[in-house]
Amino acid sequence: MPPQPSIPTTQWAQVCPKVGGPVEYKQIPVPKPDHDEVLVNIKYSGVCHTDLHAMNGDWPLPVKMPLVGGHEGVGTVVARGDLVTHVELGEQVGVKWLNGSCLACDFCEGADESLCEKAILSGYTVDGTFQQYCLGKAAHVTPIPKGVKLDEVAPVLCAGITVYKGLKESRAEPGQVVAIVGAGGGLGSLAQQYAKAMGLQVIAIDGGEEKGELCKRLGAEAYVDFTKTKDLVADVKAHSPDGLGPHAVLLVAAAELPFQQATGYVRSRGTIVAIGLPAHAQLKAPVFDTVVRMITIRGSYVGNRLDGKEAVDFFRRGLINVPIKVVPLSELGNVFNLMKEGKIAGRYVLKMPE
Ligand code: 8ID
Ligand code: ZN
Ligand code: ZN
Repeated sequence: MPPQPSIPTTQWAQVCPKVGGPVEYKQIPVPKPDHDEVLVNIKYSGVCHTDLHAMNGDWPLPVKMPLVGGHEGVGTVVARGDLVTHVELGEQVGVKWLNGSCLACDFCEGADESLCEKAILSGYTVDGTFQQYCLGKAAHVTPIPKGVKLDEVAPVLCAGITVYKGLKESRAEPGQVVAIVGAGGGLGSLAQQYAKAMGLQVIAIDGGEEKGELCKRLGAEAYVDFTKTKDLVADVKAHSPDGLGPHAVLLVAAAELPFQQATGYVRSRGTIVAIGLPAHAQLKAPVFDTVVRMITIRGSYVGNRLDGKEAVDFFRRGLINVPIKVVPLSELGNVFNLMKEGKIAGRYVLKMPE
């Protein structure tokens, strides 16, 4: 085992003091791992739109306050509880949204641990990765292989896992067409990459030229700009090779409207996968079309531990190009402002202070 660096008693963190924010960059104590936990010296953390929902408290799920947000963290294990056996000091791991679960309920036993009623959530019900030292349940941290770029792999820990799982849930098969709605954002830009790696054709839907260029660069077959199109449904269908519409739709936008539009353009027998979690939103679909066109609508929520490992392995194999902008941890407030305005193409990643 390599010599272990000493662990300080205080550290830099971004703390949200109350619902609504703003976040405060300050020093807080370094936590100590419980019996089944590891302490991870975080090097990079992605900023997910979920972190903004957490600060705003806009979901019907109680959020811890004060809160250290963040759930796309990667770093090195520097301490572990006495019950931890399979994670070594010095190992590289990722801390994801699902920080821990009971491991004993039907959902946990069936590898559906995100549905566990006792699940704890990084950067939401427990402190997350916007700090230099973060706790994670040893059973749930994701191994990060040596040699991968830590800043680029960070967004895989939420965005990557979630879209990879969502694509599997869509049941789309190689060669088929998937529409990705919110394609220029954090989840969407990765969804395009995973879709391509899984042999799918991509119709990207988002707004503005910067996001359009990003989508083309990431290999989308077509880009539909929702801010410019006069008839979104017709445009999306026209971009599917036979005009019958995409076989699957991945809804990763943080807005309600696209959730109402998707039944209009999805192919008959197609599947709509709801992943984005816009505040106070309803999913509405015409009963008639859903029935006579045999449309499936399903939700998809992060992924299990194996989905996490597989998503990281796609990245390790060079199949996923993660479009990141790296800024210091102190910049989180500005990242949230850009995110609120929908101005982020790809993902911002925070670099922890040395
Ligand atoms: O497990 C899950 N289901 C899960 C996991 C992680 C994140 C769900 N999420 C949720 C987040 O909480 C958030 O609600 O997915 C949503 C998207 O997260 P993100 O990718 O981190 O957000 P972003 O980077 O801000 O990207 C959102 C994109 O949606 C576009 C925006 O332009 C942006 O690029 N968008 C919007 I807002 N309205 C749109 C519209 N009408 C739209 N794109 C197309 N059409
Ligand atoms: Zn997330
Ligand atoms: Zn459980």
